[in-house]
Parts: sequence; C-alpha cells; structure tokens
Amino acid sequence: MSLVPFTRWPEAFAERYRRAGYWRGEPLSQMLIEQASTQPDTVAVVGGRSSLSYADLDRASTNLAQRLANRGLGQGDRALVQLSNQAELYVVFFALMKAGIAPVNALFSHNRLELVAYAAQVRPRLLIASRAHSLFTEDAFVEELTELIPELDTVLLNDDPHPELRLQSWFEQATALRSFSPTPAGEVAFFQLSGGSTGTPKLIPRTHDDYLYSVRRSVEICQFDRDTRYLCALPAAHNFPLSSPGALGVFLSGGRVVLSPDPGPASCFPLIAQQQVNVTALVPSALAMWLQAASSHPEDLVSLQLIQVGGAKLPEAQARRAAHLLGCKLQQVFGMAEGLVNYTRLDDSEEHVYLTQGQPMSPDDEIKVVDREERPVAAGEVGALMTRGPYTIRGYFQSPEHNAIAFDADGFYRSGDLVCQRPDGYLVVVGRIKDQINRGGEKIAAEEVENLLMAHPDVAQVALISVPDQAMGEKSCAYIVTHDPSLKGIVLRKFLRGLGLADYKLPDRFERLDALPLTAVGKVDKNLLRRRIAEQLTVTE
Ligand code: J2J
Repeated sequence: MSLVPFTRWPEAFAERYRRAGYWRGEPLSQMLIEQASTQPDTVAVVGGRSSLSYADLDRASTNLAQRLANRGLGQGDRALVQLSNQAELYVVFFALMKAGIAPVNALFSHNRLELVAYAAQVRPRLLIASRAHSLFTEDAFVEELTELIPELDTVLLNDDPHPELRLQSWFEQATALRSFSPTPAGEVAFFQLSGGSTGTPKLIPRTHDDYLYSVRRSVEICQFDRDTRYLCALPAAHNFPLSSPGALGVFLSGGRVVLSPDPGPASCFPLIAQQQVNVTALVPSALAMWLQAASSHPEDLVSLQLIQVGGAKLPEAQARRAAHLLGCKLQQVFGMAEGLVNYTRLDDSEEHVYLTQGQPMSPDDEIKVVDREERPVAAGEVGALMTRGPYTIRGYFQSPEHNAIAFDADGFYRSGDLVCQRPDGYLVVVGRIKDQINRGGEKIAAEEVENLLMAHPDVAQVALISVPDQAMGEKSCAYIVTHDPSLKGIVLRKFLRGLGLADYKLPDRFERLDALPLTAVGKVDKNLLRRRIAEQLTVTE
C-alpha cells in the first residue's frame, strides 16, 4: 500500500497537536457512522429531488465504497470528482473517505483546463462527474482524459442512462468481496483547491486529523447543533461551505444541509422558507443581492438566525445594512483552503462584527504580520500575513519550487494577504500582495490567464489586474500589447474559452496599450495599471 505523499508537520508539532486533543486519530467518515447509529431517520441532506436521512447517506456511501473496493480501488488511490450542489456530492465524499481514496473535488464552474491540470497532478484512477456539465454531455472529454491518464480505469456519471456508468446505481447494495477502510487519520484524506497565484492551480493535501479538527472547532464557535438547518448556497466543494463549519459541521452536529443550486435570492429564499433554514454562508457579492431582494420578501427569511460572510472583504456599510435588514446575526469569516480560518464570535460586539474579519479559531494558530524583510511590524501596523498551526498545511501537493516561495523555513504559510492585527487579536484585511483577482469570492490567478493569453499569436504582452466593481467587489481587466490594432476583446475571450478556461476567469474587460509600464526593477507595474483603470472608471461613471 502506498499512501499519498505530502509535506508532514514536524513530529514535535504533530505531537503537540495530538496532546492538545486537536488530532484524535479519527477519519472524516466517522461522524456519519455515528449520526447514522444515533439518529438514523433524521434528514441529513435535502437537495433537488432527493432527501437523504443519515441512514440513507451512510448506506449509500458504504455501498459505493464497497463497489469501488470490489474493483480494486482503495487506499492511496486518487479520484477526480466534479458534481454540482446535489446530495450525491456528499454520498461520494463519504464513500471515498470510507474507502481511503483521496478526491480532488473540482468546482462545477471549472472547465477542461482546470480538470486536466488537476488530473495531471493527482493521476486519478477514478472519475466521477455529471452529464449535466457541458464537458460531459458527450464522451469526447472522458476519452481525452483516459488517454492522458492511463491509470484512469473507472468512470461514473451522474444521471447516466447506462446502469454500469450511472453513479446512482453504484449506491445500491453490493456483495462484500473485498474489505476497505479509510486511510490512517494522519494521512491525506482529500485535496482542497488553492485560489492560487501561479500558472497552474495548486492542490492542497488535507489530512483527516487536521480537517476534522477545523470542522470540530468551527462547530463550537458557530454553535451548530441538531437543530441547525444550513443552506449550502455557495459551491459545495469549496472550503467555506464544506468546513467552516459548512456541511461537514452540520453532519458532525446531526443537523440538516439544504442545497441550493446557486446563491441567488430566487433559488435561496423559497428554500429558506420551506426548510426553515436558520444558518447560511455567503460571499459579499451574494449578500448584496440578498439585501436587494430582502425588502420585497422579508417573510421568507424569518427563520434565519445567522449569516456567515467571507471569501472576500465585506465592506463595513454592507455589514451594517445586512444586520439591520435581515434581522439576524452576522459573522465575518476570513479563511483559506490552505488552513487558517478566522471568525468573529457570536457574542462579539457590533464593532468587531462590522469592522474586523475575526480572530483565528484555534489557540494554536500562530500569526505573524511582517514587513517586506519579513520582520514583524509594530503592533497594529499593516503587513503581510504568515501563519502556521494545527490545520494549516506545510506544503502544496508535489510543488517543491512553489513551496519554497509559499512557506518560510519555519513552516509559516505566506497567505499573500495584507492585514493588520489589532491589540485584541482580531484581524482586519486591508489588501493583498499575491497576484490574484478576487471576483466575488472566486479567485483568479493572474499568471494563469496571462500565460494563456500570451499563447494567442497577436498578443505580445499582457497584464491581468483587478478592477473595483460595485456588484462583485472586483472584476478582471487584461491590459494587452498587440501588433494588430483590430484585435477585439471578444476574440480573445473566445480564444480563452476555446482553450477550456473556466468562464469566471475570462477577463471582464480588455484595454490596449503600446507598452506595459515597468517598475524600477523591470517588472510590470500593476499598481500603476490599477490606478489608471480606477481613474478611467471614475471619469466614465
Ligand atoms: C477578505 N478576504 C478574504 C474575508 C477570504 C472560509 C471562508 C473563506 C474561505 C476562502 C475559506 C476573506 N475578507 N473575509 O476557505 O474556509 C480571501 C483572502 C484569502 C483567500 C482564500 C474558508 N475570506 N478572503 O475564501 O482559499 O485573500 O478560501 O487568502 O477560496 O480569500 O481563498 P479561499
């Protein structure tokens, strides 16, 4: 048996985290087994047409795990999974945890380029995807993947008409031919996705021990219990709605997850009313849509008690309006798939909830705020955030060169965020140094899009930057230098789409320049470009 390799915490730290009771040697599947035995008939998840009790979820995931084991899949194997916000996503997640298979859960908005990049890194033996996604309506992409990844020998598709391919038929009772079990809790359970700032999207190996601790601690802070009815409105595979406390926090507490296909009020409000949802997690751009819709449908939202907001900076004015208009508690969440999650606490003062992004959830989260030379800044000053702790990774998957940049010699992760830490320990996010665009909580690595645009024969130089946007917080703008004066943005967008890039990464706007401005050291001066577009926008608005 060969397990998935990853950068381990040094033994002294691992020992400390075990002694403190954070790491308990328990697999992520254990929470489901426990709920299924104590309250089998309680509804665990409602999504689209299906409603699954804890017993259903446990049984279906065990059956799938058994069938996969019967095919020889198990510990050390990897899977590529792409499902929408549907109950099957959790059946698959728990099945893979039970069978020791480590999945990458791609977002449904991901396209060919992202899936190929993930597959090339993890070399999955198993692909689980959906016929409802444009990549999988025909078989061509599955064939392409199978050619690219010879190890890929099992493909299951949601709602496929053929029983042997159809994911749901694998949820049915199977003969026990081979045994299966989760990977040891200190080993990789699955891969999270990095927002990234590099050319290829990086993968984040999370162990059962560290992830389960982050979920357990989040549940304590957010006070989830059996009465929790959580609306999963964001993409379900994302770290926030999966673990902060997210769906896993709900399953750990014995509550109910209600899945919405998208975070729009038209989908969410009726579900909140029907299901008496009392908590949800949103990004600020979705919250803004809710605030607009709330005044015309206030009766839909009466059951809501807590709205968590994170993924991008929540403006103070919006925070105040939300608390006022929605009539429930607000919580700011500043987290990252690499680990560290900060929460404002439920009994915090309004001042904390409106003005800060919370404080680290664990007493063993170590925070450094540093200047350009990585010396700690004076208390309360702005600097770059560095962190390590019991659920923050020590390295990306198979990325030694990038790890040398993203982590310091002591294992601190450089998050790329500019923050200030107040004397009371609370963090305020003031900006970022990583070359990324945060488009309504969806992260775009500038370098990835720039490299692809450079592949166009008429593009000589390119710089992708963020542009402030009323609705999304930020949008993207590509500054290009081209020899062809007639080259249109629409052509470049089509080009990028043709390469298989996810839609949300397509530049919202293109601007042409004769040359890109450079800094004194010869790098593209993105600050100047950002100032320039901001001025241009103020003039035209
Ligand atoms: C400002 N920027 C924020 C916030 C994240 C919980 C919540 C969010 C994520 C997430 C997550 C922010 N204010 N409140 O994984 O478990 C930006 C920062 C951060 C990056 C991480 C969770 N909350 N951000 O957003 O991996 O720049 O995780 O470094 O997608 O989002 O992005 P991601």
